[in-house]
Amino acid sequence: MKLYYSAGACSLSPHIVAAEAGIALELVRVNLGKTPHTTASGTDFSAVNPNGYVPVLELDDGQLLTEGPAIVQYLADEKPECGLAPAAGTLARTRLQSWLNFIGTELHKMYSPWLFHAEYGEQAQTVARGKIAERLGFVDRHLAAGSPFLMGESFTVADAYLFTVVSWSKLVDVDLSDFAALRAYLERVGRRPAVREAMVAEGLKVHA
Ligand SMILES: N[C@@H](CCC(=O)N[C@@H](CS)C(=O)NCC(=O)O)C(=O)O
Repeated sequence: MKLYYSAGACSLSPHIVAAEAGIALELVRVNLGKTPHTTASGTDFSAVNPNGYVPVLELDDGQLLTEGPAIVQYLADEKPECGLAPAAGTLARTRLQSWLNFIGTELHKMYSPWLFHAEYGEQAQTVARGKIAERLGFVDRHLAAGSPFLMGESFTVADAYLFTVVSWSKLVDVDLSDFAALRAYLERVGRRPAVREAMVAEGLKVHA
């Protein structure tokens, strides 16, 4: 399988999941810095994803899968024995999807594009930071209630996604100082060998 990614972008989430599941990926780097976006070999990325964004997973038969929350569930279901997602059709799976949707719509799409583009202006960014702080407060209280991971005792694909998105905080001045449980969680997830492996493969800095 091939993962179209950009270093440290939301595509890190499926990259982490594949590493956790022991699924080998061929990595294709996409340059998001210029329009139209191109792959490392110079081809037009819009031929792969007409929406122009990563992640895209290319299956071994050439089929393409887009949208991070769908991709991570596909990868988890390839290796159910790894416990990265509860079985499809269970209430637990719906709860996982609830977290994935929360991360995607309430966090990911508040950080990006709003905080990554100065042209949106200070007012829009202040509103986005306020919303993000509210949502992170909710996550912090959930984690402070005692579970090491979003779904309880075991790491799931939702943790790969949350870790990826909240790791952008420093880059875009989102203050995590009020969220001790969340900061401890980021440390805990960041120390996982598969998380480090994916980050190193993308050329990202990992915790010492
Ligand atoms: N709905 C998509 C959004 C993906 C997305 O926002 N990707 C960003 C990187 S984090 C991107 O590639 N942006 C470049 C662009 O939109 O041109 C998903 O959840 O997979």
